[in-house]
Amino acid sequence: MKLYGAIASPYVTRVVMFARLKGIDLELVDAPGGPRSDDYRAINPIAKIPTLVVDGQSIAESEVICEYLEDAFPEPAGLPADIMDRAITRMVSRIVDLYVAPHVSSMVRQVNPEKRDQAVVDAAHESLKAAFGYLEHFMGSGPFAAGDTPTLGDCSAAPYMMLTKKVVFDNFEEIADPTEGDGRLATWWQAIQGHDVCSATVDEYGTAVDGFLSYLLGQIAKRA
Ligand SMILES: N[C@@H](CCC(=O)N[C@@H](CS)C(=O)NCC(=O)O)C(=O)O
Repeated sequence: MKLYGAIASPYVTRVVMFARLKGIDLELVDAPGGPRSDDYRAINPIAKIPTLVVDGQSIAESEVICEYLEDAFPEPAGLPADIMDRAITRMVSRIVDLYVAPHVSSMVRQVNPEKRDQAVVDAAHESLKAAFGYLEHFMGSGPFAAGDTPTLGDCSAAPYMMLTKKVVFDNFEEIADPTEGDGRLATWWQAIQGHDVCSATVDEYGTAVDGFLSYLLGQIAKRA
């Protein structure tokens, strides 16, 4: 099984963390010519990473890839046994994709204070506060997203929280980091930090994000 992508993507990191937790060895390879190349589009016409290739068949979308890995390798489980906890961990993952991710993306272009559009920042701030509220509301008693071991929702949320720290909390001091308070996201983040596979994977991702952000900010400055 080949996973196309790079650890600098939170979606690739989701799959990598999920696979590592399950002890699945995935071969991680760069998208040939980059995600938008014709060669890669032949593998995945959506032109986004990750793609898992199994026996010549492509599976797109990080969430679907994780669910495939769970079906293909049920033990150790990457989803909780309890069906309500399964719904909770999937909800956490979905909330990250639908209500956190778009607003972190919109903030990347606002990092440079000289190029900042305050209306975009204010809108993203409100949306992110709401999204963190959704996560706190729906997460189970924990300490992980749904129970006392990391599952799918943790693999989705942890890389995104690291990205949000580096893009948003480190650059916009008016936006509070919910992992530093005493709420549910704080106990959740402590659990992630205290878990060897989760913390090592999230740290690896954080280092990749540092490189990606300095490249991206350089590109934005050049274009300005
Ligand atoms: N919904 C997709 C999102 C994947 C995605 O957005 N990947 C980005 C990297 S973080 C990508 O491949 N972008 C390609 C490009 O911008 O050229 C998933 O969960 O796999």
